[in-house]
Amino acid sequence: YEQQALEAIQSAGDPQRIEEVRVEFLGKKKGRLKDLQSVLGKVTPEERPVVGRRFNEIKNRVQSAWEQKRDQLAKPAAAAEAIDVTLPGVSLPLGSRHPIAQTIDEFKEIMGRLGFSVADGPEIEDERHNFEALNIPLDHPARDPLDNFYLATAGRSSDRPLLLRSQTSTVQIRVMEQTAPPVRIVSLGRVYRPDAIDATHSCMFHQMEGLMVDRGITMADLKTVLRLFATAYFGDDVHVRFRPSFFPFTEPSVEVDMAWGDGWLEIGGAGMVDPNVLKAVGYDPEEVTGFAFGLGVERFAMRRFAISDERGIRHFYDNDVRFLQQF
Ligand code: FA5
Repeated sequence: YEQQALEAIQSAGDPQRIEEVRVEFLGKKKGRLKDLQSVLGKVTPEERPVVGRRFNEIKNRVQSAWEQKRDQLAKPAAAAEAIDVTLPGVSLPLGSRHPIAQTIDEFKEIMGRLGFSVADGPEIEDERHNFEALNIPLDHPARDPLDNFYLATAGRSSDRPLLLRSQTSTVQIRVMEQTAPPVRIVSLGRVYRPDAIDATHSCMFHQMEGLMVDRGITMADLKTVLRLFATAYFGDDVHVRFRPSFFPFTEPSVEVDMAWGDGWLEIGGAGMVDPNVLKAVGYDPEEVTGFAFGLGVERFAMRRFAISDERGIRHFYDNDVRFLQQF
């Protein structure tokens, strides 16, 4: 009896079959257990306690095997019932584009409307593109190892030092080396400087380089393009001013500020491409002239998003989702 009962229980595959097995093997009124019990009545009174105990043991084993199987078969159905399709779904957290990436996209779009195409250059540069061709001589303080991130050049020939570019002006050189004038490009990307970090300075930040070279380009074109750009990005309420300045690769040079609260915030440097730079890339300074500018992307984004607390630019790189979620 026991072996047959256990086999029947094990092979039962659904709740209906397991119920049939119960009726057959464990039924109270008739069935195989009842038959077995009737044998009990035939044994001698001395044998009865022993046979009775054995009967109960068998019955309990079959009973618990049956219960176990029943629970097992009932589970999938219970799980199916537990899915309440009327409950609101669990939404997956959605990311968003970083505010600086958004700013870069918008800069490209505005400059595209002004006829500038996008060029790219590497973040790891050699001294020719970061300095030499930009008219920055070997003894110039801008090359100081303390002001740049030079790369350890173990295993490389040390006569070609590499560094993380300190300005996107490197791309001016790369573009002019590869294309004949006229040129009208912007290049947006990361630059690196071991500057002291404060509300407006980071040791990694982004610049937008602009370069336009053609016959008869003047300072008036530079000022027009920069004003059109600032106005397109901020709307009409932006005040831009130009201050005389110096860069080795432009002559004359200006620094560009925009009104910010009660004062001015420096947003970039610019100027007319120095004839030495044009010569370094094989252009003829008698034939073409050009302007170039380099703007700090974070400075624009800070004003646009009204980030004026003391953490300032550092908000962009803290990676605090409470900040990033706002964009
Ligand atoms: C330059 O980097 C020149 N290459 C710009 C240029 C290009 C001049 C073409 C002439 C022709 P400067 O070091 O001033 O210039 O940096 C340009 C802008 O980058 C600054 O006005 C500022 O807006 C931003 N900037 C500079 N240093 C940092 C910094 N540590 N953190 C954030 N922004 C910075």
